[in-house]
Amino acid sequence: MLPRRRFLQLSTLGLGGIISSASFGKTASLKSVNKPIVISTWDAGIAANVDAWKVLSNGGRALDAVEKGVMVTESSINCCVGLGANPDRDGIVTLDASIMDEHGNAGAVAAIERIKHPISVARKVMENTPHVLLAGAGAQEFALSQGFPLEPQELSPSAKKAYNDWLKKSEYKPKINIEQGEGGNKSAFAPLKLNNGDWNHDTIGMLALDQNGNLSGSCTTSGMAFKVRGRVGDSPIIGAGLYVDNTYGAAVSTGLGEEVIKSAGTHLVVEFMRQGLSPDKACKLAVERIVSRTGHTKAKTFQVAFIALNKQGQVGAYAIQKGFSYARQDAIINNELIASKSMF
Ligand code: SD4
Repeated sequence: MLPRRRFLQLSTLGLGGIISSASFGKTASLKSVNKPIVISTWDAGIAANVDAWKVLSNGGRALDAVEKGVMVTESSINCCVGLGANPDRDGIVTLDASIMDEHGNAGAVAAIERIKHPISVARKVMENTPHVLLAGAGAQEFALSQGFPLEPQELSPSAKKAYNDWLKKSEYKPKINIEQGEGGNKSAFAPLKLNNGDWNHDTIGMLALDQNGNLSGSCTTSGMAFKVRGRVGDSPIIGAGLYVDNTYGAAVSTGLGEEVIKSAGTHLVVEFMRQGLSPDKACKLAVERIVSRTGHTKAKTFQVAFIALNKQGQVGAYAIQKGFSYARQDAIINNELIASKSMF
């Protein structure tokens, strides 16, 4: 027998929710809300969710949860988030991040260098300036003015190795997602396992609904490995990499940022939820919109994935390619990795 509380949640969410967060019609039919809840992209989401959950399970604000959560990833050495990540093709690590709160406020930084926690700078942009997005040297200057320390300009040992390997050919064919590669080792840019044995991952995007029923979201990344200097992806672009509408839902993306920007991807996902679609269906339709523009042949060569969370605490995800997963923590699922459905 299931405990009564758990049974109520299951019947509210539908049993499909456990296995695949499957859609079950219009959100309006839900009577109670599944909260708090946090979801985040890729394997690294598991560690990030732990810190986010500390905030949420103590009745804290979703905004604090999504900031604290992704700071874990920014602090770890990995391919794709934070100062330990792979550099651009000139050998410099440049970071993008964005954050949105329950009031629709937004803050972001693009191509910021030598700052350990771009997500916190993004929050300061949101809270302490009349602006949404600061970029490059100006973003760094702002961070210093807010008391963030300037970190050394150096590559982590794994990024140095990856960069030196890349320099041998200097091919401008950046790979975005690990599942795009072939064989066990996937891609030289983003090995499946790092030297220290940790699982590799990509950009982290996180969405949370707190005990008060408020939604927030965050996204932080080093973008595309060995990118052209100055290239900015979707992650710091509000409506592309991240969008939160506290009335309906929130979405965050990972994958080839250029394609997400061109479709205003996460805004599209949230608009579909506003029309009454489940998060799962909304993510699927947004992916299909991208593929309808690029065509199937091109779409087979890149990854885009969305995760979404609506105001009722329902979850959805959809990707172009197989292999995308997200981590979910709430009263129903205890911080597990869930495989996303995909087009191919
Ligand atoms: C970008 N969307 O800079 C990011 C990278 C990413 O999975 O998410 N990779 O385009």
